[in-house]
Amino acid sequence: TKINFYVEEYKDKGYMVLKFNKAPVNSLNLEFLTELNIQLDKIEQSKDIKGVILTSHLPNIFSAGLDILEMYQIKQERGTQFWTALQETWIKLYGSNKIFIAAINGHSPAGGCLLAMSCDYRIMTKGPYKIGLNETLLGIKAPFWFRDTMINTIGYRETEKALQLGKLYSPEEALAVNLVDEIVDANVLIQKAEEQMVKWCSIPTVARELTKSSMRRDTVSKLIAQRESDTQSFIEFTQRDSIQKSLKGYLEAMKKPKK
Ligand code: CO8
Repeated sequence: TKINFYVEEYKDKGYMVLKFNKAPVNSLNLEFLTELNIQLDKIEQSKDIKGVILTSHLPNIFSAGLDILEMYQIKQERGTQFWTALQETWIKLYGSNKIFIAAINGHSPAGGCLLAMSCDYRIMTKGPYKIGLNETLLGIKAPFWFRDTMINTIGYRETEKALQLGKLYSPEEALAVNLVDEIVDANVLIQKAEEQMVKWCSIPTVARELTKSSMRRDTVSKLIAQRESDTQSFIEFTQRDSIQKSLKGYLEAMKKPKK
């Protein structure tokens, strides 16, 4: 059977490492998100775990974002389940009381960037990798809660440019706009993430949790208040001929170099 995640728990230290392991690119499909949501629930309820380092077991890829096959030739029922699961993931992750540190060990476009931005601290490996919300390049408008998460991370003006251009940042560019907090060599990525985790874990828990939630509550509530209409607009939008054409072209372009 396929294992989508590896979990390393360090209960004595109070944190765990959660590694995505869905070859080839950790794309987010319904099954993967459902499993991730179960993990996130367990984490939230755990008394021993204060924080999680989120990373990928696959070299050079953090996550390629949403599985394009979940949007291509979309069916109402599956599409609804898929989008609901994605909303759930973001609500759980962005709204979590726990400490999340993203150790971004490779490419992190679109939904991958959303996952990373939903963490409390981001460390990215130096290298030929890109991170950002590139939705416009696929002919898609990033959902409002992707946008809001980015605004909360890098500010309004930078987000305005980044979203319209579908900008994918190099690690150095991402650092310059605070899309990531640190860039490091690959061999020290996890060590640096652990150092940060120890620092974040040393802060009085309740004060930190209340502070985190005061920063994020309004953004999360906004989606919770309109989950159904958000799902509806995902379905309607992705069913458009123009979007389907655009996704088809994108899928074909990804396959081309190998032929
Ligand atoms: N979904 C499905 N399959 C994918 C995806 C994906 N997101 N990304 C890559 N793949 C597949 C490729 O087609 C390829 O398949 P195959 O082996 O059958 O040819 C395989 O994974 C490996 O891909 P690459 O050869 O491209 O691997 P590389 O290591 O060279 O590159 C990258 C990795 C950089 C991640 C590259 O694959 C890439 O750029 N992928 C696309 C990433 C992307 O643009 N994702 C956007 C998804 S959209 C999203 O997340 C938010 C949308 C919000 C929707 C709102 C609607 C209203």
